[in-house]
Amino acid sequence: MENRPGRVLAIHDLSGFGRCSLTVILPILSAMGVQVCPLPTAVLSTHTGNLGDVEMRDLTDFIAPALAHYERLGIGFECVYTGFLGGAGQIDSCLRALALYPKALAVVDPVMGDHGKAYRTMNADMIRRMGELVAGADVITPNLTEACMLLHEDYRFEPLTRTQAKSMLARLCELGPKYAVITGAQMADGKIANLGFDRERGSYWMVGCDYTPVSYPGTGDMFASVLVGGFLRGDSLPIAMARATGFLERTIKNTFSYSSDPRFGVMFERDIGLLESREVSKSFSLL
Ligand code: PXL
Repeated sequence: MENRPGRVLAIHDLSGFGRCSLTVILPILSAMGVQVCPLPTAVLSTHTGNLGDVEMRDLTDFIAPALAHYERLGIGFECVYTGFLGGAGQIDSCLRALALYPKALAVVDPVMGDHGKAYRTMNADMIRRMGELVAGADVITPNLTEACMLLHEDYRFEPLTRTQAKSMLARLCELGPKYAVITGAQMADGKIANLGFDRERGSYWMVGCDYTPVSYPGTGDMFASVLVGGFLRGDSLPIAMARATGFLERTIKNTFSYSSDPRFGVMFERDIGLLESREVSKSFSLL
């Protein structure tokens, strides 16, 4: 048996400025003792959120040959983790990656939009085909906008009741995954919460966090990365969710205290050392 840290194949974009996707996934998972092998889907000058004319190069042609190279090398991965994709054609490569490593934990972050709107790089075909990728996942981590897109529902601007949240989570798992996590849901009791469902155990979980009156890009990528690191360390779903929520709450509050430009992302660098610890600062409860 190979004795080494867990290894993740991370199929996401590389956005140079703005703290999202691979620029947060790499440091977070490394800090958690996990090896990350990035397979970039696109290279961008910045994320696509309100920073003007973004330079973007699509890397669809790169993904399949790079996967074939890893296959020739016989490299193993304990987790395949997909995120922002540059086009519908990349779904086939992601499905290929899931098929190549059937024992790996398949984590699909269906990055498609936020605040009730699709990202400008998305189109109807990509949204439809994201469902195929989700069907092959063990874990999915949509935000509320993406959860509504996957379920073909209109986005809810009003807070979620617990009954509505459970229904959404159960229907997301009916699409295929064992675990569904909805991030950043505004609950009817006034809390912001991350919500999870473990299909096999039939258990619903909730981790609440304080509201900060600003929205940063990349928080979904940060949350999912800490969740992945937790799973690879052997955390249960609620423990992994609590760890990820605690890290996000802390780094978001710290960033807010600097009054930095929100488009520049979460200033997580000063707190990254917290991820080395196995301690979980946040508590979780049944939904
Ligand atoms: O954090 C999600 C994300 C990833 N990649 C790119 C993005 C975004 C969100 O805006 O623009 C390029």
